Amino acid sequence: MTLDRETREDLDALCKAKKPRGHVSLGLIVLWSVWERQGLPRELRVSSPELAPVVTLVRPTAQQLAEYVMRNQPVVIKGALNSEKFPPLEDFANFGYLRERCGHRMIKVKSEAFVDKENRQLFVSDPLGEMSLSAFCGLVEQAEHLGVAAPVYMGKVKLDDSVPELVEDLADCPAGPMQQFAECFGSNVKGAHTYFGCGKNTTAIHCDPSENLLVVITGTKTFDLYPPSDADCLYLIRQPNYLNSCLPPFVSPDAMPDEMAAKYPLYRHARVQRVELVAGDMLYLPIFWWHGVTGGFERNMIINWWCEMHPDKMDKTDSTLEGSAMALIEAVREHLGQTQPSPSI
Ligand SMILES: O=C(O)CCC(=O)C(=O)O
Repeated sequence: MTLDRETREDLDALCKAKKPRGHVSLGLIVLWSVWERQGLPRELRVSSPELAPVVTLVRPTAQQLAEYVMRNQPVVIKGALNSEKFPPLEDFANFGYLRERCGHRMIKVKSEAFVDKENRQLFVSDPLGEMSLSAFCGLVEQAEHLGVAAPVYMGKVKLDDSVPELVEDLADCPAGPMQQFAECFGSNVKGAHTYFGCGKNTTAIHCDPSENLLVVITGTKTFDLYPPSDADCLYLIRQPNYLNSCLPPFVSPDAMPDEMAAKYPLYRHARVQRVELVAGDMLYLPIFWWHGVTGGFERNMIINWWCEMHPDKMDKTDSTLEGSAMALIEAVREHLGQTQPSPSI
């Protein structure tokens, strides 16, 4: 695409501000515009030499967690939950309880998966299949019994839509994750979601336009985390918002196979941090942090709450100003004769 002089100048100004480490794709500019629209704090939009390390806090107060939330820094929270004050830790891991409480409910499952070289099942689509929760538990038990991976993953399932009984249970807890830490965030308009499966159920590298507080109910989870500004090394895909990477998850940037290194040379600059979580651990996964996720071979379940940013965290600068990615995207659209408004998130 050839840009007119003015748009070209806007692009140059933007690249000067953002300092990308290589080729700038349209997807990257669209993502920058999404950051602006969501109010990601300005200082986080540019790659900085200091990488915010993942920290571990033991039984923090909400005020202590808030310090890291405001800096968009990931936090593993340990020791903050017990099954007396957060009964789902025991109840949701118990298939007898699930069957009795809401086994008849129909739930959505992901079923399209590739198996990678490490025998991980990489689920690639949104949940499209449907079955009862009891039938799903049966498949997990059967897979465990046979020592194989279950062919389905109850991934990214909104609890309010399918198992309201579990939402009631979460709301009734005296000291669950949200009772303790909701004040660090804006509203939780999306409700609670679960990712529940077994057999190294894996989710490809992506980021979410929301703050995320999650808890491991049972089993183990491994997260590979990359800061938002690593977007320029992650080869973004998927309109309209380019929140997905096309790279295979769990490959260390300094140990890429030759073919991958030749195809995706910028990935070697990515700054990955690995986080291993066990039952009872929580993770504060900041907005726009990239993550690839895999579960253990045994059954594993997380519950997550995607929240808006706390109003005090948001950058309130007018992002329609000249020189911003949003303004540039509008200019490119105009140049191409397209008039549709920016995509919603
Ligand atoms: O557990 C998974 O498979 C994915 C979790 C995830 O992407 C999230 O919590 O945002």
